[in-house]
Amino acid sequence: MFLVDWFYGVLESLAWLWHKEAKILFLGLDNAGKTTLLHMLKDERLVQHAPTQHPTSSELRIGRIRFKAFDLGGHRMARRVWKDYYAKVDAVVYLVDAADGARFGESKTELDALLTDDALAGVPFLVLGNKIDVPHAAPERDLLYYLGLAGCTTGKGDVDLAGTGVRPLEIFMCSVVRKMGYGEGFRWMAQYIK
Ligand SMILES: Nc1nc2c(ncn2[C@@H]2O[C@H](COP(=O)(O)OP(=O)(O)OP(=O)(O)O)[C@@H](O)[C@H]2O)c(=O)[nH]1
Ligand SMILES: [Mg+2]
Repeated sequence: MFLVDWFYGVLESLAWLWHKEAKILFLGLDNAGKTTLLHMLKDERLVQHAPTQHPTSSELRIGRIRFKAFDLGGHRMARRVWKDYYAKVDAVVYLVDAADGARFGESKTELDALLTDDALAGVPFLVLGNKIDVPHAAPERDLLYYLGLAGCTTGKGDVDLAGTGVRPLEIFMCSVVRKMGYGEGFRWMAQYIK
């Protein structure tokens, strides 16, 4: 019996080691906070970054998931290369500056394009409404409306969508600079990464 337990223990550890590294894209308009978030996740440091000119990737670990995050710049020219990264993506983290109402329309256009792209069909989407530390930031309900996501989200708890063909999609409000909100989002996302 002891040997059997031991054997399964070893198997489990090996499975953990072999667990594939998830590929996650950080997308969203320029100035949404992608690079700030990535660095906060990576080394808990708040750093002021210049707008991202070239895609970068970082190895991260959140809970049980090891993942490789691709930070693709969000300005108009940079968006052209987003599609080069769609292959074998496990999840998309889409950041929106909740304090920049003037750009909700533009953000919705980009999000719609991603959600309807066949290359990303079925891929879980975590939408982060960032910068809620800013007093005039839109609340979740308004952001859902402006992004056209009202009634499209799949539930924040443990919702088993296996076999339903429904793409996991949720919104979480956060403030990267205050280190709040995004953790819940990543925990939600983790359940949909095989
Ligand atoms: N108030 C506030 N500002 C934030 C927050 N997160 C990021 N910022 C600021 O927003 C600005 C843009 O952040 P970046 O992380 O460079 O944005 P980005 O999405 O990587 O932008 P691109 O590289 O141009 O695509 C910076 O000045 C950040 O300090 C937040 O939670 N609250
Ligand atoms: Mg950036």
